[in-house]
Amino acid sequence: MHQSCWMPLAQLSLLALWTTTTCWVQGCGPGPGYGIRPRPRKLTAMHYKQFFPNFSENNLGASGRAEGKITRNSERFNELVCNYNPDIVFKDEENTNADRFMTKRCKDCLNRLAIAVMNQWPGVHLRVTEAWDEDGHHPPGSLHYEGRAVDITTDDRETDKYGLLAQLAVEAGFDWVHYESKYHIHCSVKADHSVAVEKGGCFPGWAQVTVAGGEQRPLSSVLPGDRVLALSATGEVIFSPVILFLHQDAWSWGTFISLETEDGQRLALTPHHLLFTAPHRDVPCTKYQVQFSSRAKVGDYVLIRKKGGQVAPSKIITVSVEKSMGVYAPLTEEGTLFVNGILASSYALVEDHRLAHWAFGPMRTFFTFNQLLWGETSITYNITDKTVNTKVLRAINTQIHSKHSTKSKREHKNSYFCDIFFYVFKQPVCFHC
Ligand SMILES: [Ca+2]
Repeated sequence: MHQSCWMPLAQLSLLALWTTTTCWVQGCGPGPGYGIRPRPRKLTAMHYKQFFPNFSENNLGASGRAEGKITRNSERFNELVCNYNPDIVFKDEENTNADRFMTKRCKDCLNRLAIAVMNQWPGVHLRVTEAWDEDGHHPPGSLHYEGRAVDITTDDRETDKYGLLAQLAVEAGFDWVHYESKYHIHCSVKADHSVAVEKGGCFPGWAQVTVAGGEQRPLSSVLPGDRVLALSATGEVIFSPVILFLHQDAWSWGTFISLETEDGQRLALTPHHLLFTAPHRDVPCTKYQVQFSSRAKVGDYVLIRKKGGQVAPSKIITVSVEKSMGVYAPLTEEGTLFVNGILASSYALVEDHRLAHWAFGPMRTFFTFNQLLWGETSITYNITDKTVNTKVLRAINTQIHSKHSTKSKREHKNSYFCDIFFYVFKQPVCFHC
């Protein structure tokens, strides 16, 4: 159907859908399915001296290498921004405002964390003791010299909060978090221009999926509408249509966590992509945890599809980091897919598969409408913005921590639905704002 014809119809459908969705949202809140109340989010405090991801700070899978000191006189000083967030306490014992200078990515993560801290401990604020260092107080190569690292505490300085503070920092999007000292948490980020920053959750172009009929096909040649092997919410292996690609770029290089299993499968996916894992072989497949791929470690189990078609656990025998060309993030109707025989989620960035699946509900419903009304098997418009996954899920991440921000809950929900529709339709499909 010609785009000029269906776009107004689509917007009308979406308007109707929005009205209904708002009712669902108001009545039920986020959950795995409409009308189902979600489990409370479980936060596990990090241990003293623990760091996440479990690589060194300068590894590609964490914050990446240092790029050299930034001084007030250097050109790169313009890359730093000043953080005046009134919800954050800046120690500023230097009296130079250096504790407020940081990269944009660092500032974004810190601001999300500030909301999470107020949400977790009402009346308590995030406190920054060190950010950009212009005085040479850190070892050579420290990311503090580039405004890419912060040392944080809570403003009540209750050290028994710091394990949970570290975990909140992970969820706020810092690329490396270290429970470095009993008196502070160290967090750092990738360089703003780093390719990996721009990526959401993706697989490399060489990764293969099984399409209907049994053929193995690289993701680079899969099209929206193709049906790929996935696992349903009830644990059945099915073919699920690819609704669209949340990210698709054949020429970008990405940093991937690469896992190999005892059965010979090899999966590569970006560090903040979600993967189903379990610590033991005897965990039923419906009880697998969904977590960032960068949490996977040797000895964990993933779910694989065996030749006979059944789903089985397989132990991870190696974990490494690699660079690869091509980044692809297919969104299936089920929200899952087997990639190179290993079960993964379609989602990334928010460590909650069910919440992410719920958030993309309107898109799935639109896909179903499209099928019913026009018989179209995919959403066929062009997405010129290649980072839908990143932007929408970052918006959701903000929602999770937004209880204490100035916007009402309804305004936040409205705004991120608008985000989803805008990034997909490239038109201001806004219902309120
Ligand atoms: Ca300081």
